[in-house]
Amino acid sequence: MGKPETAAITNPARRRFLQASGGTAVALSLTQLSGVLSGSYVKSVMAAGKSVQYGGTEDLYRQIWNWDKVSWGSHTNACLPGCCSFHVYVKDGMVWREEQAARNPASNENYPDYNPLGCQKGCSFHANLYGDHRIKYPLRRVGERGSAKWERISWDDALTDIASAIVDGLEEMGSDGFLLDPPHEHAGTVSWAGAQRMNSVIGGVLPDLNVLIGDFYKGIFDTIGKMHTGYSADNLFDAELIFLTYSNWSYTMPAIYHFLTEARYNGTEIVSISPDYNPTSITADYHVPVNQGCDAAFWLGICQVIMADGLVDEAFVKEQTDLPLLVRADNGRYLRQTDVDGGGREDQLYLYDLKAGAIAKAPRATLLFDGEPALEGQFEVTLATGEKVAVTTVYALLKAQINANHTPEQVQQQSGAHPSLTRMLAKKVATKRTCSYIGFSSAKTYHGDLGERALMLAMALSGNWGKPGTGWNTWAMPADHIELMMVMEKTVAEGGLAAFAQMEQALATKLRAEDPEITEELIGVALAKEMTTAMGLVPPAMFLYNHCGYKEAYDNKAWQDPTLKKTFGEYLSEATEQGWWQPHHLRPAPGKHPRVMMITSSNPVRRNRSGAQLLPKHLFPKLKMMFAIEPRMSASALYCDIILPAAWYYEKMDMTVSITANPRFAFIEKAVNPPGECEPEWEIYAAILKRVGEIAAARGLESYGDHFGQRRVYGDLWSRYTMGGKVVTQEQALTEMLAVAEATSILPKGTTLESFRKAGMLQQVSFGTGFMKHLVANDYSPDKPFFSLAWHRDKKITYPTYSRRAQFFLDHPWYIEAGEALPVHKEPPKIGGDHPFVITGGHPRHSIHSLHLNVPELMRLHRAQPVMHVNDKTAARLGMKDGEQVRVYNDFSDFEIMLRTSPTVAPMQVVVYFWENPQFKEWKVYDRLLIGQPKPLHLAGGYEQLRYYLFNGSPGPSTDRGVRVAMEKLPV
Ligand code: MD1
Repeated sequence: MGKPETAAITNPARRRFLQASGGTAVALSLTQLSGVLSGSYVKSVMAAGKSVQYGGTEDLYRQIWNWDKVSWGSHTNACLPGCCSFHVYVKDGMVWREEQAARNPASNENYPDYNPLGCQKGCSFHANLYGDHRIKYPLRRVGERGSAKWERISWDDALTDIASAIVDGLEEMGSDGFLLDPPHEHAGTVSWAGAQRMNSVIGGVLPDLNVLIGDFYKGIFDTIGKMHTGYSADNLFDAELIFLTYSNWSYTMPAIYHFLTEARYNGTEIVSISPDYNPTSITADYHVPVNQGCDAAFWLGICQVIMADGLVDEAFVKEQTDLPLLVRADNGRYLRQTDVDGGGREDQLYLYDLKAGAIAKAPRATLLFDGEPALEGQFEVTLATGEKVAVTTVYALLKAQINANHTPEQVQQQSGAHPSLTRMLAKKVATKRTCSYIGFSSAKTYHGDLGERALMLAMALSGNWGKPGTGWNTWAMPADHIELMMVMEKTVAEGGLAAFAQMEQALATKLRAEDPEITEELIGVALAKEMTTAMGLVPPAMFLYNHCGYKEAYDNKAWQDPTLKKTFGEYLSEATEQGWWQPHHLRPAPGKHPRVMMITSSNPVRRNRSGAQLLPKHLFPKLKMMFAIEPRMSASALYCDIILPAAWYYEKMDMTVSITANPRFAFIEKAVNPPGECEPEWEIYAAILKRVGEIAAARGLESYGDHFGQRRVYGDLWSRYTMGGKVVTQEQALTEMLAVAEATSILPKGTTLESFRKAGMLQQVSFGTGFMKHLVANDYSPDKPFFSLAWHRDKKITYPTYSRRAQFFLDHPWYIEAGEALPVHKEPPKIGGDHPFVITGGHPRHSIHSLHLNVPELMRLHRAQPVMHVNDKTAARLGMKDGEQVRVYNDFSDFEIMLRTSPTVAPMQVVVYFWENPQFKEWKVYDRLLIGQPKPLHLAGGYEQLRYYLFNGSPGPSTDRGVRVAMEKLPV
């Protein structure tokens, strides 16, 4: 460790900025500054212009190990599993190198440890800090939007321009005039909370991040009423059979891939399901080569064999699922109390009790039932009207449907999986502890929900959840400390949490009065819905449809499932008339426009499918001001009116977000000063709000109207954001966040900023006191692997679904009409037109999202330019060669790209991993033709689990896997 840094305040721009944000002298004295790096200094060092004197290569080598100091670091760039703790080596005020701190113990001596944890992206991150792409000063556009002509301006001018536009927007449109493009956690936990806090305080509109990016697993949500489940990586060590589907761990999970390998020492077998023989399939025991988007058929074939061979875990399905519930033969819907008693609850459903020889109410408060439910059979029931109707079970219906349509031989036609493979794997699923990893591509597939429902049916029939070595992942994270920081009015010390708890208690009392059998989890759902509305969150597909030019594509019936007879717009109108979607879900109302858009920690022009084509044409002209808070020039920042320079990792204090695979939190120190006039985002948001108050006051404006008809006082915005001026700086925000984490039992008692800094890494203590613990439904213990849903299995707690069970029969009228009441296989629609190839994608090996695409060390490992992987024989058939440029097109758009041929790609498939817009000719990024067509069925509501709250529910506008394309050779 090297010499300590002095705390002199030498940067007048920083001093002025802190005054603007309302930061205090205390914050200044805590700032570690050792000189501001100029671009030219960095360049000369990188170009070796300032190299140390050395006499030989040995001396140069020794200099590499000579540091001024070593700090804790990590990266919050929304990767999985994340939370890798790094040592960051600093010399002369620059980060020169980083390496994994390797401080990740095993849960106990029976499991592998997580070390070293950290991938090539993390190990080369520092290259991002220094380069021409770095934004160092506030910039104002001087040319047309997107023309890349800028002038450097002061923070003062930038804040005034932005705040004036915000005030104009709020005056013109009320709070709907402010739009926050949904930030991801790239900018850090503190910023993530801060941006959404800022939006909550303003009352602006925030399209839902998780649904927008295509990370919402609709099929899982439909089945168990929740999506956030997961397991720690070492749970794989307890599995005997692991399915990797829609995923490519060797690219996307390099840091924990070793758990798969280690599990194989136990005799565990790995199955990779993928249309291509992908880089992960290569090391699997079995590869299931499914047709793209047809996984449901494969899983239904598995279910057929399990049922036909009598391998069903009957005790599990009778207790945990809706399979024994009764369905009327006459109308094809559940038998309900309203049918039997002529009144009572519509969602009180029935079983047939073999012990009593009569129908019995399926308990709603518990999964325990002291009779013996029938799984199959035909029964007669007398309704309140005196009419007699035949009823049967969901299981019987399912079995008949699956036997008729999904024998392994039929499945071969539907999905491509050979019958012998289906039969062999079905027997393994039924007899082994089976764990699945459903990659995020499932959530990005039009009928991915059907695949998820069918997979879960196979897991239900074999009893494969809620016990060690089982389950499936999505993602779950202890998040009380982040979410509460978005909405708390006061600090923890001032009773901020108590006020929130009181609100929660009042809601629980009201809901219990309405339904004495309501579970704590369902109360959590109701609270989440209220928070979601208060935070201004809106389902993204409707926002894109109404405001961003997606109407034409979404309403194109040729690009929809043909069983859905109406257009997206028609379904939306009907759903709105039914009251399933309220005005607060559809903000801003059609015809009303957002006026100011803030982009922070997101890149909508790259991230939104076809965003590069539609946003500049349809959304941006409506905006009087769009500004980005960015550490580097991104495709979206290039369109902005103003760019504010953000401090990046290692330049600000922060902590990571823990996702279940690695249940730890890493501390991020401020190892170096940011270059130029970069500032941490929390403070930037504060500065903007302070200036909004000042400008409104100068104009004599007191308040504006929010979406809910309330007046919001301009002069209160900064004070509300900073909790009365107590949480202004990044350090204060992190300190407060830790106080929430400690109070909600996410972090150990006694955790402070200092203790965290000393430890560098902290193990999660629990999933907190809030909603997340119900979602994962298991006790977390640091010395054991974690898996979800045990509370349902062990404590018999019901699921947050309409039937209160894991539900495979959705008797919603729209689902019945679409033929999707039970899990089925459907052919994917030809989105993009009738073209011969399906395009798939995935996250790349050498970058996390768009962040590392221009890191020189990593570019040396690939072609450093966009490529599309194509089957070698297909290419030869078309007269195309590896390395040639091709034009890829469909009915919506086109792009040009280099071909990379490989026998591992399926003949009908082409694969493009992530690339960013400026890497393409004329910035015609590949995303342009992906559209992201949402499935209109997912507009259905009015049925417990068909609902929307933060990160969950509503149609996904990112279903890009399987879009149809064609390609042609370009003239050389
Ligand atoms: P996002 O990342 O957040 O805009 O997009 C998220 C996305 O990558 C994700 S999570 C998914 S699942 C999705 N996947 C996906 C796919 O599989 N295929 C296709 N075709 N599209 C897909 N799209 C989404 P991106 O593009 O990396 O941009 C993040 C921006 O954040 C900036 N940034 C920071 N900003 C601030 N203020 N502070 C920071 O510390 C910071 N770090 C990064 C970054 O520069 C970039 O512009």
